Amino acid sequence: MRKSLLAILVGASLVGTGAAQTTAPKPPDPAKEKRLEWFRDAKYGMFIHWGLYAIPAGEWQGRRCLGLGEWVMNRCQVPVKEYEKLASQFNPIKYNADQWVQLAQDAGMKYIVITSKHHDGFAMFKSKVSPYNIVDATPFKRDALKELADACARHNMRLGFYYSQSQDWHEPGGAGNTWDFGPDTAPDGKTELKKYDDYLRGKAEPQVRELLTGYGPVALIWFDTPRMMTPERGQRFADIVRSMQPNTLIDGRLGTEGDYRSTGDNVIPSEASAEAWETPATTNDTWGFRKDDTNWKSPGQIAFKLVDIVSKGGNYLLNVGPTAEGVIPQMAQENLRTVGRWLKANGEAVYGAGASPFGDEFGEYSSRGAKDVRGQKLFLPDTEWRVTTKPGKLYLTFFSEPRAPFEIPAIKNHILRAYRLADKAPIELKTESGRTTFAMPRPMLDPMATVVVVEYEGDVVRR
Ligand code: JFZ
Repeated sequence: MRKSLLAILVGASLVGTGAAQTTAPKPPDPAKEKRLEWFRDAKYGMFIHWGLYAIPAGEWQGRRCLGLGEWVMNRCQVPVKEYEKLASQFNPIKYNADQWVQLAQDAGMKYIVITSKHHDGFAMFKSKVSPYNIVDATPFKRDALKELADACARHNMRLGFYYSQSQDWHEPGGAGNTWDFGPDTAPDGKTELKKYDDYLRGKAEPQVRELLTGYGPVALIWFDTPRMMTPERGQRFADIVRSMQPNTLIDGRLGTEGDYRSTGDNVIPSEASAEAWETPATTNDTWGFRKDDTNWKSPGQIAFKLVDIVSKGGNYLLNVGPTAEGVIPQMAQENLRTVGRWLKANGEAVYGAGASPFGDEFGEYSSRGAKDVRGQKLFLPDTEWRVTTKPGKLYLTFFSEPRAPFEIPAIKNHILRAYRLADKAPIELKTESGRTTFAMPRPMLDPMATVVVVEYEGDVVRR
């Protein structure tokens, strides 16, 4: 028996920072389904982690701070008074919002989510609530988010904001800064030692209101690491979002019910799910820029992950970490554009496409009872091909040449024809005693990924 997606995601969240995942199935909510329409079709978005942490880029005073670039303050226990000084150096003169949006568009991405305030507490937008922001505290003096919002409006690109609601290492009342302000809770893990509600009411809630006021329609707010988010506190954020911009989506890490599920970072579930979900993922190993991280995923790996996720009903939110000058690393740009060129010819198999009606192509659980790092049954993924769907069509995406003849999994619908998506070249089908096969023409049109469209009678696959 396969483990449910839910169980896998809950397991994943446990190894992360404990993002609360609600487990009880909720009755369908028509308003939520309506809000989610664009999101379900979009499939592919650009995550941008950009902040003061791009200056140290993984190092503090010549000392390497291991871990994620945006966690440098925490990993090297930098006091607020020291870290704050970065603001006076932040001057990303090469920042050009139109170029970033153009990159997202070239990459085939349909929405952008940018850090408005990460755990370090620094606002990348003009804020009346705290002077610790890009306009009031830097020589740059420009509202980077406003420029991005305007560029997105010009290019018809949806824009959402990451906002760290719980952790704020700059504020005595925010969660996470134990080196300046002591532990968040007493040893019992429950008794709160910080004035969280003062911080929430005084900074986080009003800043979320600012984001929902001055930047046009906000596609979504991406809350994160809900460390002291009681249902009541989470609800306050949800109420702000719903009352100010009812179409704005809430991600899965607020701490109370969001609009869709966020998996653990870089975690792709092993099965399909009908519920809206998203995998936040890195192009290398960090979110915020680190000068020593050159472990770039190849275009082929990115294309596979995208189609894998779409074939399971999810979205891929793929991150770039711009430098302190405001430049997206060249390697990330090139890899994203390569996948974008593939999407230009093959996007029909991705955008607005539904999950696989099969599932056997995903792989299988180890029959020898092996366990994964979480102690759960080890899943052995197959990476040869994936299936996505639209009414009357199956899109079979091959990442390596299938053995010939390749047998299409049995369906009750009558199969009409098959062709290569990118050049519409017909593919000859053979049907014998209910089994339909074809031979993939050699060489594969695109060695990275070649899509074969199979048209069948009716709108929905019957098995
Ligand atoms: C969080 C942040 O701490 C990190 O800096 C980055 O912004 C990332 C996108 O999100 O890290 C997490 C949060 C949740 C999980 C893992 C890492 N999780 O649920 O597995």
